[in-house]
Amino acid sequence: MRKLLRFLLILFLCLSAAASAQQGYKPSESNLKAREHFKDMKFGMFIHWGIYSTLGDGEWVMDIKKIPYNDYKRLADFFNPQAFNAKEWVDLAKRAGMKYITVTSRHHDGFSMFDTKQSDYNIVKATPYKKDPMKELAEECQKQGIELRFYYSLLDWGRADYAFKSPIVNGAPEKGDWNSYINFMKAQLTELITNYPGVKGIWFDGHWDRKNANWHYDEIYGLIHKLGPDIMIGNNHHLAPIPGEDFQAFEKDLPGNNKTGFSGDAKIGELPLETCETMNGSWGFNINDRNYKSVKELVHYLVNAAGLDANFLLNVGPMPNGKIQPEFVDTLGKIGAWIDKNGETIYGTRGTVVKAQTWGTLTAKAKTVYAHLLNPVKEGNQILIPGFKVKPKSVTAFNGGAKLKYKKDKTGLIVHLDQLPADEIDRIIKITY
Ligand code: H79
Repeated sequence: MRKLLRFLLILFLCLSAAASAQQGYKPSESNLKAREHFKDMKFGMFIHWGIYSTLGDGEWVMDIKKIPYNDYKRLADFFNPQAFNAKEWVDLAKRAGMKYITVTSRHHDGFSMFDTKQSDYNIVKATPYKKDPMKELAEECQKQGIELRFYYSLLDWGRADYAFKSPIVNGAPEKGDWNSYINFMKAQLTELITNYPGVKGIWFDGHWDRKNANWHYDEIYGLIHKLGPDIMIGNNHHLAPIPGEDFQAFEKDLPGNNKTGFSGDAKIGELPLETCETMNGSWGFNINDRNYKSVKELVHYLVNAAGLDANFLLNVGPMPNGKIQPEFVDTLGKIGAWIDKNGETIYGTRGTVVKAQTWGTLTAKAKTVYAHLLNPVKEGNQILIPGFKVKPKSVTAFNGGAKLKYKKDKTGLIVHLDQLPADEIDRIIKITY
């Protein structure tokens, strides 16, 4: 009985999201091309930066510390990132091997980090900085051939028309002015797409705050695709993709996993996949979070994502002065050094040729398969690649090119590892056929 109720609830939630979707959406040729390019890129930089950064306690600080909105707004007065330099951020992303940047244009606190006519609560009007860092970032990205995408929060903790915590009646908040809020978002999204050169994607978040609201995705997605048919829309709603979306986002979970507890309803669809993760435990700058993930952990995340055909969007939370903390810079540099050597086995590959094995995972492109040994090998000094049907032309160590002994039988391809060099992070076998 409980199972049935749960099923009906999930069905209802999916249907209510789908009801406002961009029904009948057919992606343009340029959009389909953008999706393939997106899959080729594999690795991007997520940036969480806002006036919350001044408190060094993450982007949820207003909610968690119960700071009244009107007091929180004062943070704008202290936000003056004199050391911000778009070139440094883009240089760092490039050095790390990242091919695109997704940056918070506006988070749940409702503060716009870009020049907007729709609200004075923005970086140009409300801070002593008075400049638009998103403009600089967009221009620098274009200059350096890095794609730019905007994170955009659907949830707003402060606006009266959003009316945070108001009960939802007939798809709209009882107390707020839902039409006004939807129109506000449409106007801001129009600005983000038309005022910044080369924007390639919009990353929505916050849907889960109002699962039974009518988000007017038909209008919002329709508008975005009208302004830029190749712009890729993703939405971190924790559901299967709904019509109008161009990629599927996962948060802190590889597709198919549900460690966070909110990926449970996110059935993997047909769209390009992307999963995001933090370098410590925080998205926004957190001065007390020293829980840094190692280079090895993060490279494994990248490789495992690639093995599942998913991109990896790795987050940094710049400090309020505009600098990225040295611990992140150091780790990203080391990831970049790894990619310099091994990028061939990641970029442009497609995963899911064979599902992940106890020893690691596989990526593939153009008659080449890369087996990534991420974990110790359990039995004998050999691995089995199950279901490998074709006859290999060559089986070699990716690093150094030593020939490896192999045997094909009806279970698959068995590769002997005697000649495969040891490696702390990833021992890669290159198989051509
Ligand atoms: O932008 C980042 C997060 O702020 C946003 N999505 C990523 C990309 C996000 N918002 N909410 N969630 C993710 C999930 C909700 C987590 C919560 Fe909590 C648990 C909210 C309150 C309790 C984590 C822990 C955030 C605050 C405390």
